[in-house]
Amino acid sequence: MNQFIDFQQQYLDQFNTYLHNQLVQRIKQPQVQVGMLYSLDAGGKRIRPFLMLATLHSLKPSALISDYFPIAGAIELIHTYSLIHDDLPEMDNDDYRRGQLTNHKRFTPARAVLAGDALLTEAFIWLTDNVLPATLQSSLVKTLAQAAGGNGMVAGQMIDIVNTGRDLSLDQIIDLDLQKTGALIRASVLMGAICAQVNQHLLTALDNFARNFGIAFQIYDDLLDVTSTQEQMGKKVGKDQAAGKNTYVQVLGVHQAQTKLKFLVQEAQSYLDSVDLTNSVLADSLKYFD
Ligand code: GRG
Repeated sequence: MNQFIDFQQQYLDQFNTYLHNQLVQRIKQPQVQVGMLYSLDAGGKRIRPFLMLATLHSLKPSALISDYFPIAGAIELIHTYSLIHDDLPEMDNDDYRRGQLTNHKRFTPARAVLAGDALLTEAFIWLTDNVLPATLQSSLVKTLAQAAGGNGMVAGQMIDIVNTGRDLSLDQIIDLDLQKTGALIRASVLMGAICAQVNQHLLTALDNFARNFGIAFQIYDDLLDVTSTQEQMGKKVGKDQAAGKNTYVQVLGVHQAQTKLKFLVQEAQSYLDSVDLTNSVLADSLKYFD
């Protein structure tokens, strides 16, 4: 049994329909709308929005989940923008994403840049156009903007790009990933906690949980990169490693990376234990790494 998966299954279709309908209603320019929908409707695991909703639900079971779709949706809009821009020829130059051609391959790089820009901007409209009180909204805007911007995800992406082809230490890779991948994951959990209006003690424990989750997520992705391609490439080098990216597997090797992953998951669980969330929906999100 996995309560996180059950929770996600319960709301996933409704959430996806919400995302689609909101963009159709709000974005009037046809090519902008098509570009945004192309990447948003392509699916993805929706881990971040459901981390936000699961955090809220675990802390405040009485909350009406659909009232918080704009908040979870804003996180997914930012994530989707980051993937579109990350895939561009000037960045990772990827051809496929979410089981289909990348946005710039389907359209053009210029159109992909604009679709990403529109997703990023739209996120902040959703955070401020919903049923929540204005004080909550402004706190959510600040948390998401800090996570996504020049001291968060963008900083991580910059560090990643300027260091491609150079060897970083384990600590430097952790710092990079805390920003590139971790910042938005951390914001997702914090935004759920902000919506539940929890005290500082709980917020700190959840923050520590989320930091561990973020690094674990990246290590898991690095491990998948190796294990999913080693058969077809006939050697233990995946796409990211082959591209000169700094990965955990490169620095630690597969076995130690797996050990580090296990440790991070246990530590994440212990932060939840410390605030009586041991058997919560949120705790079951850690089963993603099993
Ligand atoms: C362009 C400013 C800017 C930032 C890009 C997040 C990011 C920063 C780049 C993604 C690079 C990457 C593929 C990292 C590996 C871990 C990761 C974030 C994977 C993609 O997220 P998933 O697995 O994707 O949640 P889905 O499609 O399931 O939503």
